[in-house]
Amino acid sequence: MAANCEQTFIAVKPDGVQRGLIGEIIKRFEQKGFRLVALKFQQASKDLLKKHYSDLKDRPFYNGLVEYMCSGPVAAMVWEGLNVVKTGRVMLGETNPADSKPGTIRGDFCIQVGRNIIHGSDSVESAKKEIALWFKPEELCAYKSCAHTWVYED
Ligand code: D4T
Repeated sequence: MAANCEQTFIAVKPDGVQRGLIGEIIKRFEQKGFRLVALKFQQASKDLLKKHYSDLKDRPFYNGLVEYMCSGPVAAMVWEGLNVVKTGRVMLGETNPADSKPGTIRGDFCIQVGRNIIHGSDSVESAKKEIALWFKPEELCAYKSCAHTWVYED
């Protein structure tokens, strides 16, 4: 796969949705130059969220996290571009908004770790797993962005 076809899974969590931040978050990824390849607004099932957070199942906050994540709809997305996983995490800020710098999404829009408004894959490997969990292959759109040559050198 070409380096600029790396993909990441981004989800605006129920608090981000309720607070009207879907547009702001999409805007930041679009303005950066990343390409949206899938977008789904859905009420995620508890089963899906338990699978999504299965690595955290022994953590004390796990049950509360799953409850919060299924307390309302989420906007699930796949974004594509060069180093999008790492850069996406930088754009999100730290897991705990208190440690997130102004200019990052969590630094600008939230206060507590249990209401940190957005999820982003933490590695290329987890991105692949998460995309496969949330999307069917046919839900990902293959298209060429007309901005491509204005975003990338080649
Ligand atoms: P997500 O997966 O939501 O993007 O978060 P991170 O990748 O940044 O961080 P994580 O997996 O360690 O945590 C997942 C999720 O759990 C919530 N959380 C985390 C919490 O409620 N209390 C806590 O103490 C921690 C560490 C926030 C994010």
